[in-house]
Amino acid sequence: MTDQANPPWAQQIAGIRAGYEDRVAALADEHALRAFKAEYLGKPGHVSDLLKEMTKVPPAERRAFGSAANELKQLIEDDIAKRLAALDDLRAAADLARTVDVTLPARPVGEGHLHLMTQCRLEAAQIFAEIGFTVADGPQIETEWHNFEALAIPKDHPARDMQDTFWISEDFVLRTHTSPVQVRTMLTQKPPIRIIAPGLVYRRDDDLTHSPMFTQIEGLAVAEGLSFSDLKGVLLHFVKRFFMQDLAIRLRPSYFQFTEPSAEIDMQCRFCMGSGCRVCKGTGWLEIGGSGMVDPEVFRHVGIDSEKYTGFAFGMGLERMAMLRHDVKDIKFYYEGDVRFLEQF
Ligand code: FA5
Repeated sequence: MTDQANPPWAQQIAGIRAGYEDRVAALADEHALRAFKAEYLGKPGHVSDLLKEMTKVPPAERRAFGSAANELKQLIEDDIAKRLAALDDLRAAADLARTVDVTLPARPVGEGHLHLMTQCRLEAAQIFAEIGFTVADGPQIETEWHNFEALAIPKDHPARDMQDTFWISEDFVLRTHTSPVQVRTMLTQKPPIRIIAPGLVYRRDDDLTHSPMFTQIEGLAVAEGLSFSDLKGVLLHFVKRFFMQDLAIRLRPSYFQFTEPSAEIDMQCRFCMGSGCRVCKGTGWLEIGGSGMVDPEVFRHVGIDSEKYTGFAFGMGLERMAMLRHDVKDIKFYYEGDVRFLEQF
């Protein structure tokens, strides 16, 4: 005999619910609540075991059984979720009470700063500004004409191999030096000209003192009556100010296609003051760049009268100079992005 109002499955559901309500109140942490939920709603679990009994329920009562079982499942789900949220609130309130001490000083936030090479570039521009040089700029992707041809380095000339070039196409290169900015400036400005052009240049070069990307500072002055001694005076001013030391320079005869005469710029070794050491390989001198008087051939390309005007130009490697100033052992350190290195400056 089954009780119509209270069939066995309904008693079973009521039993499961009473068991759940009896025990749940005692559970005080998240782990226990989740385990308890699995015990009821997991597979196997009290509720899923109950649903397996569906076949034993008379067909006429199955609908009522299904909805009562689902109601129980929902009730357990909602109840557990409510209890977990309440635990969360309690924990947050406890954290707040424990951790906020408004009298504590704020934690220091690490401050960034300019990259060493950017610092050096700005500093160099400042030093040259003191003697009347302004900053000029040019593109890093340069035409073959500005990078070579206008600087009297014709096609197929071996001098093009001296600067192992990254070619982009037959007509464009990654500029191998900042000297094309000389050309761009002379095409757009009339003498007197006094500019520097700091910027990145690129070559197929890679060792302790050579990087495929590096910074040059070009300098150019064009006016009536400029001579080699003006070049030397400007370079001496720069070296003394950049190294903050009373260092000598010497201009050693050399060859560049676009200057005549040409000279390497050597500065007195700041480690031994010229007596000879490991850094200067015993010579007492360190090479920092190239220079010379602008070749009349270059003036011809840019339409400046070489009978009336003379000019001098120079190009220095800024990473090398910063290596000497800050005792950096490997040029790669500049571009590896390692903050342990960068934050020292
Ligand atoms: C030139 O690039 C000439 N344009 C310089 C110049 C300008 C001469 C104006 C006359 C008039 P050079 O190839 O020697 O010259 O390079 C100049 C300096 O750049 C070198 O002395 C060196 O300090 C630096 N340098 C050259 N190659 C690299 C490299 N791969 N990595 C780092 N520095 C380099």
